Amino acid sequence: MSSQQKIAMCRFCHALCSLKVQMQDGVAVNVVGDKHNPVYHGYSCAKGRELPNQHRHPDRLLHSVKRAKDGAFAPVAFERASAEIAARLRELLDRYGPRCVAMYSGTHSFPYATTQPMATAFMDAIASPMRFTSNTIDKPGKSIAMALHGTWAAGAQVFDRSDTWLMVGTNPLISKSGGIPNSNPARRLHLANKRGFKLIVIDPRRTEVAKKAYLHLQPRPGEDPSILAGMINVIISESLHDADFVQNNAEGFEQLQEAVKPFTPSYVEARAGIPAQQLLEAAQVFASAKGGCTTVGTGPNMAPRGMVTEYLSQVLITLCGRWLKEGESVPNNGAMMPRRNAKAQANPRGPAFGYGEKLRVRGFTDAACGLPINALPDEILMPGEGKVRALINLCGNPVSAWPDQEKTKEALQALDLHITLDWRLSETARLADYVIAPKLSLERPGLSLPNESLSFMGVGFGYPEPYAQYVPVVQSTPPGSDLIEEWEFFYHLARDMALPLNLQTCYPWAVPDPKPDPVSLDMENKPTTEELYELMTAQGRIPLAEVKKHPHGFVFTEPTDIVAPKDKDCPNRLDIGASVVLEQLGEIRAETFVSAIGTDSQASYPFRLISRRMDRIYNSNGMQFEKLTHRYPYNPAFMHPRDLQELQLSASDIIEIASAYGSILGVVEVDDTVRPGVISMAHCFGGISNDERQVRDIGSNTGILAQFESEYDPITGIPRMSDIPVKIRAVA
Ligand SMILES: Nc1nc2c(c(=O)[nH]1)N[C@H]1C(S)=C(S)[C@@H](COP(=O)(O)OP(=O)(O)OC[C@H]3O[C@@H](n4cnc5c(=O)[nH]c(N)nc54)[C@H](O)[C@@H]3O)O[C@H]1N2
Ligand SMILES: Nc1nc2c(c(=O)[nH]1)N[C@H]1C(S)=C(S)[C@@H](COP(=O)(O)OP(=O)(O)OC[C@H]3O[C@@H](n4cnc5c(=O)[nH]c(N)nc54)[C@H](O)[C@@H]3O)O[C@H]1N2
Ligand code: SF4
Ligand SMILES: [Mo]
Repeated sequence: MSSQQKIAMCRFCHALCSLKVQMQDGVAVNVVGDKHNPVYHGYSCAKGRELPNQHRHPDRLLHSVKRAKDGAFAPVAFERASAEIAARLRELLDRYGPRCVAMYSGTHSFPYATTQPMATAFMDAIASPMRFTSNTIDKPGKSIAMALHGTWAAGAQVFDRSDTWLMVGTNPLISKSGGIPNSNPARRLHLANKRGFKLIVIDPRRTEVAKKAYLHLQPRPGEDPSILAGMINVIISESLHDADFVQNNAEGFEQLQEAVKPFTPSYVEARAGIPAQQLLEAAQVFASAKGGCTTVGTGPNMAPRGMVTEYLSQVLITLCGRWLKEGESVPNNGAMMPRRNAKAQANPRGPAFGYGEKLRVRGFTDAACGLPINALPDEILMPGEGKVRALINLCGNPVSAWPDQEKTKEALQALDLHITLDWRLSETARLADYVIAPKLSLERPGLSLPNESLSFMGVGFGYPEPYAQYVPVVQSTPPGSDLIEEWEFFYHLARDMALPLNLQTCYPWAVPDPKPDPVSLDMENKPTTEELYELMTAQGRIPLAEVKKHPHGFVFTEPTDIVAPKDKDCPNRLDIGASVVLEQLGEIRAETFVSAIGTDSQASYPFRLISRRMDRIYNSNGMQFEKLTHRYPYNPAFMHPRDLQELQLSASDIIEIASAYGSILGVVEVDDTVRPGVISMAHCFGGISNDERQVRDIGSNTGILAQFESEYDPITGIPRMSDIPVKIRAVA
C-alpha cells in the first residue's frame, strides 16, 4: 500500500475550492480543504468532501451509452458514438439548416475552462444561433441591467476593502454566489465584521448570511423594486449621494429622481411589510459608508420584475460613486486574464435586447442574458420552418431544473436527436439518445480561470484579488472505463463532420479589449487539455508557467496598477434613468397591493412560495450521496410556526401546494426564520414525476408550480419562479 498527498481543485460546484487529497494506491480516499491556499484558507464543504465517493459512485457512467430500439441503454465506445452522432447531425443540418440544432449549457459547463469555448467553437462551425444557457432561469436581469446601465472600465469596489454591502436575495455563505467572494466567504465576512463592516440583507428568510448582518430587512417577497426605489428616494432627498460622481459620469438623474419620488418610506412600509424606519436606516447606512456595493441574487431575479431590482441595484452603486476612482489601486488587475485596462470611466454601452436571432414564440430575441430558455420547449414542439430537432444538453438537467416539467419532458421526447453529457443517468439523460460520459474533476487538470472571469458577470463575483491556480490530474480514470472531457466531445464531433474549429479564447461575458482573434485548431493532431489551457491563458497577465510554480495557488499582487484618469474625450456615461426601467416603476406604483404584514388570507392563493438553496445539494447534484441526504433526502416545505398553528399543521405533515399552474406535495418543516405567509423550498427534487408515494424519499419538483407561457419577463423570458402565489391543503 502506498499513501500520498496531492492538491486538487473541487468542481462539484462553481467555487473551485482548493483541496488536499489523501491518496491510497493512486486513488483519492479522503479530502479536506488546503490550509496553505492563500484565498480558500482550508475551506471545504460536505459536497466537496464527497469527491472520492463521486468518482467511485455505483451509478457513475464509466462509458457512454446509447438508447436501443427497445428503449434500454447499451454501452457504446465514445469514438463510435461521436461518428454516429456526427452522421445524424449532418443529415439534419443538410435537410433543415443550422437552426435545427440547439445547445443548452447547464451549470457544470462552467467549472472547466475548456468546455464553453469549445462548445461555442462547435456551434460557430455549424453556424447555429440556437445557444441557450441556464442564465435565463437564474439571474438574467443582471445582464440586462448591466447592459442598460453600462459598466465601468476600472471595475467596482470589492468586498474586502468595503465597510458596507447590500445583498438582495442572495445567501453567499451557502450558495458561494455573489456578494461575498466565493473563496471562503465565511472567513471574509468574519474578518469584515471584526473591522466594523455593516452588512445589509434583504430577504424574506433570516438566512445564514442575514444572521450575520448589521441590518436585516425581512419583507414580503417580490417587493424589492419598491424597496430599492424607496432607498434611492431617501438617498436623493437627504442628498446622501455622490453628486460629483453622478454629475461627471452619469446621465438620467432627473428622470430617476422623479420616478422614485412616490416610493416614500410609508408607501414602502405598507407595500413590502417592513418598518419605514428600517428602510431609512438601510439607505443611510449604505450611502454614508466610505465604500461598498450591492449584489442581487437569484431570489429577486425569479420574482416578478427582477430586471428592475437588478437595475436599481446598479443605480445605487453609481449614485453613491462606488466604482473605482482615479488614483485608487486596482484590487484585481488580472491574473490568468488579460491585464485590466483600469480607467476611471464608463465603457461604451451596447444593446441590451432586441437584436440577433428572433425566436418563433412570444416575440423573444437575443439579449444580453442570452436566448431565453422560455422559448426552447416551444421551438422544439412547434412545427414549421426553423423547428429545433436536435439538442446537445451540455452538463445540464432540464427535466429537474427547468420550470414546467411536463412541457419540458414533452419537448425533449419530441426531439429527433438528443445528446446529454453527464456523469450519471440524470432525469434528463434518461430521455436521451446518447449519454456521453465525462471524466470527473480529480481525473482532469484544473484552472481557476472560470472563477476569475466571473468578476465581469456582476459586482461582487469572482476573485477580488489577482489569484490564480493550476492543478494537475490527481488520479487516473477507472480501469476499463471510456471517458472524455467535454471539449473532446466537440473536437471529435467536428472532426467526424469535417468541420474546422476556431477557438475563441475568452468567455462571452469577459471579452478583453482588443478582442483576441480566434485560434484555428489543428484538426489532424488533437490538442491536449494542457495545450488548450495555454491558449486560454495566452493573453493573461501572468503566464501559465508562472502560475504552475505555485501548487497551492498564489495571489500575484506585483506590480500593482493604479486607476488611470478618464480619457479627455470620453463620451461614455452610465445611465441611471433608463426609460424601460423607470416606466416599470410607474406601473408598480399603479398596482393595487395588500397592505398587511403576513399572509393575505382573503386571496385565493394566500401564501408565497420562494426559492432557496440547501447546503448539501447543488441543484440536482447531491441527492445521489447518502452522506449528503441523511437529514433531508427530500426538499422540505419550510414554514413559520405561526402559519402552521393557524393551519393546524405540524412538522412532517404532508401538504398539497398548488399554484395557478400546477400542484405538488410537500413535507412540512417548522422554521421560524421564514417570514409568515411564505413557504421556502429548494428546486430540482422529486425525480421525473410528481409521485405522491415518494415525496418523503425524493421530494417534489417546485418547477411544476411555474409555467413558461403566462407570467414571464418579456425580455429575458424568466417565468415567475419565486414569490409564486400558492394555496395549501393538508393531505391525509
Ligand atoms: N424552481 C426553481 N427552478 C430552478 C432554480 C430555482 O431556484 N427554483 N434555479 C435555477 C438555476 S439558478 C439554475 S443555474 C438551473 C440549473 O439548471 P441545470 O444546469 O440544467 O441543472 P443542474 O442540476 O445544475 O444540472 C447539472 C447536471 O450536470 C451534471 N454534472 C455534474 N458534474 C458534471 C461533469 O463534470 N460533467 C458533466 N458533463 N455533467 C456533470 C449533473 O449530474 C447534472 O445532471 O436551475 C434553475 N431552476
Ligand atoms: N449549496 C448550494 N450552492 C449553490 C447551489 C445549490 O443548489 N446549492 N446552486 C448554485 C446556483 S446554480 C446559483 S445560481 C447560486 C445562487 O445563489 P443565490 O442567489 O445566493 O441563491 P440562494 O441561496 O437560493 O439565495 C436566494 C435568496 O433569495 C431569497 N428570496 C427568494 N425570493 C425573494 C424575493 O422575492 N426577494 C428577496 N429579496 N429575496 C428572495 C431566498 O430566501 C434566498 O435566501 O447558488 C449556487 N450555489
Ligand atoms: S463549496 Fe463547492 S467547490 Fe467548495 S468544496 Fe464545496 S462543492 Fe467543492
Ligand atoms: Mo444558477
